[in-house]
Amino acid sequence: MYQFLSKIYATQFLDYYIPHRYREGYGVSKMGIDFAAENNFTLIISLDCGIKSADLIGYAKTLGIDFIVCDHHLPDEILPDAVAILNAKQKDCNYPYKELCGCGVGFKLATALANHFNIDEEHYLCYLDLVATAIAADIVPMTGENRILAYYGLQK
Ligand SMILES: [Mn+2]
Repeated sequence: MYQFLSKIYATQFLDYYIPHRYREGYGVSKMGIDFAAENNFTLIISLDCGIKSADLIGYAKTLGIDFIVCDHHLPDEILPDAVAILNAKQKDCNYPYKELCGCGVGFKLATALANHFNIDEEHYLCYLDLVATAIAADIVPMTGENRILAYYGLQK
């Protein structure tokens, strides 16, 4: 996502943060939010997590940081106060395919951004191999869109 977003935004305004699974646990981490705040970031895009992080996303908001959540985990009753939530498993979501992996949701965001900013499809299709890897690693059903993405990802 970082490399893709660098097609749209100058890299001095972009960074990525991968929480350390053992030191910070799964998902959105307070250390990651604090890192963003200390470095004057105002938007975090979470991938494969965030839908269950209402408290942390609320904390980020107090620091002036917005969230876009890209997730595929089952939402709780209380949704995080994010500027956007991309998760087909939301009750009122009419997106027809419900089984994308977290990376697949992020790929959809990249696709939409590319369309919006008139970026050639080669700049996101080049990551289909990673999407295919994520479909296998995230243990989602090999059906529908996952099957199509994996098919083209494996060709790549
Ligand atoms: Mn996942």
